[in-house]
Amino acid sequence: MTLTEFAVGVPQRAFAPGTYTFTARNQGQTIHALEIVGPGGLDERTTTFRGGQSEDLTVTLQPGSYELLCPVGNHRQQGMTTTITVGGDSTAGSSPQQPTAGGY
Ligand SMILES: [Cu+2]
Repeated sequence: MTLTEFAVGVPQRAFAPGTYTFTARNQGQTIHALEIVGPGGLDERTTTFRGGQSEDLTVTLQPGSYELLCPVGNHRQQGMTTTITVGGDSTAGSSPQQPTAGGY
C-alpha cells in the first residue's frame, strides 16, 4: 500500500479471505496513516507516520468490501480512499461496487 497526496495505492483490488499484513509506505511529503474499514465492524488503523516511513497493519479479511483510507485531517475527502474486494474465490472482476449493467 502506498500513501501519497492524495491517494491510497494498492497492488491489487481482489483478495482471497485470510489474514494479511499490509505494509503502508508513506511516499508523500506529509503525515499519513492507513485505516481499513469493513464488514463486521472491522476498523483498524496504523499510527500516523511521516513521509519516507512505513507501518504494518495486520487484518483478517472476510468476504466483502473494504475501504482503505487515510484518517488524517481531510485527506479522505481529498481522495485518499480506495476499495478492495474480498471474495470466496479468486475470480476477479466481480466488484459489488459496480452497478449491474442491463441488457445482458
Ligand atoms: Cu493522509
